[in-house]
Amino acid sequence: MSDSPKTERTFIAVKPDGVQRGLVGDIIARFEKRGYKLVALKMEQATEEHLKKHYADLSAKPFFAGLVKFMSSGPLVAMVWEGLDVVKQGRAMLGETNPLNSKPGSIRGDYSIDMGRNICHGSDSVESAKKEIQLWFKDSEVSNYQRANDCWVY
Ligand code: FUP
Repeated sequence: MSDSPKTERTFIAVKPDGVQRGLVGDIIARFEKRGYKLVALKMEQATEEHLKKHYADLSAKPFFAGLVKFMSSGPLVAMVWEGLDVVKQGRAMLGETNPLNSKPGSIRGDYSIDMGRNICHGSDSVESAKKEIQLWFKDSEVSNYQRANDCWVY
């Protein structure tokens, strides 16, 4: 992988509530239609141990235990998306942490009302994206394929 801005990557997950509510296809479609490239995807029921690592920065928060329990309560869909400014744009596509502050048109603004059931996760910086991708995927699970329609996106 080159260091071109076009190969910036972010970790996006459809949380267990998003899977149960049948929103996986919609969320993938939004990123695909925007022009971003899917480079890794898997469904998994994460362990509490794994989620404690993922949310380590929040370990002192009062909602931490409930968050870890909820996130491990069913399968989630973990993905890596690639493209120009994908970390920042991915966050904009997700909406705010609290769905009530999320604009209609964003994923959370369209599909959720409760902060503890906000459908999706997205890395909040390029640095945390790198850490999260490493935590969720082996290098061999992330594809470096060339996409034929890139000349129509860039
Ligand atoms: P985000 O980056 O938008 O996922 O937000 P955070 O990393 O701050 O929080 C992670 C998850 O913790 C949120 F998606 C929902 C949950 N949360 C709460 O349940 N209560 C809070 O006050 C803040 C976050």
